[in-house]
Amino acid sequence: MIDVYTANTPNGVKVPIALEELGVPYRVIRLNLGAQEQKHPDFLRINPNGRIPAIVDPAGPGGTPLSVFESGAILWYLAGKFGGLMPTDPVERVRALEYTCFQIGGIGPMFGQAGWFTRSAPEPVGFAIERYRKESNRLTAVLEARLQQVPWLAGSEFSVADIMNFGWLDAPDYAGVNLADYPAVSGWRDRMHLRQGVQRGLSALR
Ligand SMILES: N[C@@H](CCC(=O)N[C@@H](CS)C(=O)NCC(=O)O)C(=O)O
Repeated sequence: MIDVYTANTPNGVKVPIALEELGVPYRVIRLNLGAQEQKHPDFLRINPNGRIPAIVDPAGPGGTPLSVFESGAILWYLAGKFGGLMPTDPVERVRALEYTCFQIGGIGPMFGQAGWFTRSAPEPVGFAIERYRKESNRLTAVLEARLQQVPWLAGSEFSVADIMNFGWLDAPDYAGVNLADYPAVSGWRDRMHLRQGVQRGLSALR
């Protein structure tokens, strides 16, 4: 049974969805981010970066417990261990890695900053809001171009890349992104919601 330290956030939904899609049993340990539980010394031993999600696999390599942090690393670890969510075609595997890294380095930080400057900054900083919203929209347009060509981000197969990008694209308002402007992304989000693994993963955090 994999222990999943998480919360109901765009990054937090990724691991329950991946485990549901893989059919792997897991236990959710919900952290209260408002109460700063992610900075508690016990949790910092699991994730020194003090953020969710993180996992502990009691049966890691060599049969010893293994903790993993960073959602991309977690999903790649789970996909490798349980054999799924990774395209069989070698080119699509590279695309899955590309769009996973694209989320980690682009969508995640830009959507996060756009939302923070819009809703949480102690004083309004117009140019920061504009910069991060513009960049969030530019990145969404990159996904739009990809998804006009193929049904899933890796190509023909559903993969870790779709799960990685879904969390933020399922909360686009936070970053000032209107999915009505991105019909292919909107259709992909609808297809994601039709998957039972996605539905069960989201329900596990409600
Ligand atoms: N790059 C990290 C981002 C994790 C992240 O930013 N998590 C947020 C929740 S969506 C968090 O823990 N925020 C609380 C904090 O920063 O203290 C990942 O993909 O795992």
